[in-house]
Amino acid sequence: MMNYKLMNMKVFGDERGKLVSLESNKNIPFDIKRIYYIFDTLPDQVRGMHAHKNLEQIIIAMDGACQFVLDDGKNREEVWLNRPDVGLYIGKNIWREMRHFSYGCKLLVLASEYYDENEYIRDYKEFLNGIK
Ligand code: T46
Repeated sequence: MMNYKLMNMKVFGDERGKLVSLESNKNIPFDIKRIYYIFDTLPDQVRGMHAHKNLEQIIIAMDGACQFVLDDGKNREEVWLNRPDVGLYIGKNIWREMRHFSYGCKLLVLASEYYDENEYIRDYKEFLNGIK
């Protein structure tokens, strides 16, 4: 099994609307060290195209939709993110590509580590060599 999973978040809903709570080491399986968000995306643009040596993340489409391609060097799988109550957990050493963004798609990302460009693998051949 590839080191990613879709996680259904518990929704507290009533006549006023809905609420989801995210807590380190409870429904989020790591200490949250960083939060970032992606917005003003465009359908013809591709993001990602990298893997992480150490980082774990959970990505939630707060609004709109986009597709993730996930690749462990052996298999490639496609996952759509299109609900604010579903998180995509991506573990270490998974190549990701993000594409088919809807206009105005907003992604919220919870990360287990501070930003470190040295921890990215942005070359696909290097990624494949690293997991051999
Ligand atoms: C990932 C996917 C889902 C920072 O300075 N700090 C940060 O915390 C981040 C995430 C990025 N940046 C800078 C680095 C680049 O100059 O922001 C610029 C855009 O980052 P990048 O091209 O890596 O963005 P995406 O959308 O391709 O990838 C991002 C995350 O970097 C990555 O970890 O898994 O979202």
